[in-house]
Amino acid sequence: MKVLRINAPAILGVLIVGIAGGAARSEPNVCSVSPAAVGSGETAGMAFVPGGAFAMGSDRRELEERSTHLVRVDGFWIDVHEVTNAQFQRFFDATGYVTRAEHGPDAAKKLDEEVSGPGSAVFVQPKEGGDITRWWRYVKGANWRQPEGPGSSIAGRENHPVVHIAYEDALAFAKWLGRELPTEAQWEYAARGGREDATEVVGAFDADGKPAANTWQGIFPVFNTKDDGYAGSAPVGCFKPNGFGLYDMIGNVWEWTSDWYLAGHQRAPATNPMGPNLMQVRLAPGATPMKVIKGGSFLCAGNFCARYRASARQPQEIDLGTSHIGFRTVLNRDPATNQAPSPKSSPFP
Ligand SMILES: [Ca+2]
Ligand SMILES: [Ca+2]
Repeated sequence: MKVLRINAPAILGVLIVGIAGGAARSEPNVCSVSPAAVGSGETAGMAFVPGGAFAMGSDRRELEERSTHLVRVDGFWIDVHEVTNAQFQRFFDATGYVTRAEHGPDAAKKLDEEVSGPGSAVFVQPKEGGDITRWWRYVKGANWRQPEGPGSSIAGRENHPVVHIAYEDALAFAKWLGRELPTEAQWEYAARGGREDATEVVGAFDADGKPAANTWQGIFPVFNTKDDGYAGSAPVGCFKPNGFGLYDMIGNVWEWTSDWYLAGHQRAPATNPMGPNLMQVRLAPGATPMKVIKGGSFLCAGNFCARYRASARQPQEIDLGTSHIGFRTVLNRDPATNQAPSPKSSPFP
């Protein structure tokens, strides 16, 4: 196990966000219905989110969430759960797909020797705080099937969200099913669950202040009270679904979106926005471009991260998954007609 030492942009994306960790074997492997049991056919495991309009972003939270602006999205199907280890195993069994963490970083990328081989970033809880490199480690051999590195496995964690998934891996899985990854607008709209006030709702806790999602209670990174029952990831569907019937949009693992990351939003109203194009993302020489990830993870605490809200967002290097980033897929057409679903009336009159 080597101390994670990567370039500044990588540290920004990975270290702020946090990382891996697994659940103890004594924790349940199934909470809600199995993802495979939800529906059938092309929309198996998915729920339909009716089209509508909403106020995307927030003017009252983090700078990168500004500015609030009106967005309309057409209806779409989205996975009820985060994609699980069992689902990714089926993808591997059918295709033999090898993930970025198993390949290792792009050979053209200049990296320290410690992060040059196949592996991924793993969160290791330190005894005391200090520099963020004390709790993020680049573990050679860490990948989706051995999340903490050699010697670990996903046995008993079949219904936990798959992690150590780079953007290209998530996209490959989605394409295998004839689907796509959600845009940030789709994800944020879905995460609000039809609630107009969701920008300001701290989605990780209920009205009584009790955990309503898998985050970190206590003081990150040294003290985790586990009031929600989980130190690491939880099986999908252990917490109440939102108004669209979607589980774990907030917390458990961060989720990839297809939007390139720029701090802040455009003010202009938009319909089905897809984020900035890559030319608009000003990259430092040699830097890896970053996509938007959403929802926060089991490492988000009130004193660190705290981005367990629908409008919150983080940048993430596209070639680095880490142990607390997963994804879910969308279907942008009606499987019966093969056409885009008709927009329904806005839930916000
Ligand atoms: Ca937790
Ligand atoms: Ca999540």
